Amino acid sequence: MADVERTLFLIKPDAVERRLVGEIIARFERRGFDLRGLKLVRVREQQAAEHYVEHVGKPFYPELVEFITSGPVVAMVIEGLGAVAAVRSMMGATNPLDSAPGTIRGDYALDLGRNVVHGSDSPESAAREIAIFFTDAELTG
Ligand code: IDP
Ligand code: MG
Repeated sequence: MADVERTLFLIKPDAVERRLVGEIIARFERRGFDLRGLKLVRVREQQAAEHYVEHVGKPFYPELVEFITSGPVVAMVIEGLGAVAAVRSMMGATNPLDSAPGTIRGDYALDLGRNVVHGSDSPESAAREIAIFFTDAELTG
């Protein structure tokens, strides 16, 4: 049996602008996950740098930070059995051209740099990333 896990999930500025927030959150609720944190935020440059620290120095890094700070983002903590891997599989592959239909990226995106959502890639990343976006007092549960 999988463990109950928490993962950090972001609905990126492109999806907020396209009014996809409700549809995306509904998928996780229907699947049976619980929301433990939820807010609309404008990501600050410093937060973006912490969040994407593994990508510092890559050619696409400046564009990545510029994009995630370009408009409001919905930040969520999703909790449930095997949440880290299950949320990643519901997101689809990083490049939307490789994302299976039925996944979030496979249904809503084409552009690698505008791929609609972020989800933590391991329980360790989840703990680190949740702390960038939420205080303990903001997480219910
Ligand atoms: P992930 O979001 O699926 O975890 P990561 O490899 O962690 O993918 O990359 C973070 C984000 O950086 C991706 O979601 C994507 O928007 C962007 N990205 C990744 N690789 C490239 C690239 O080669 N060119 C442009 N953008 C990229
Ligand atoms: Mg990643």
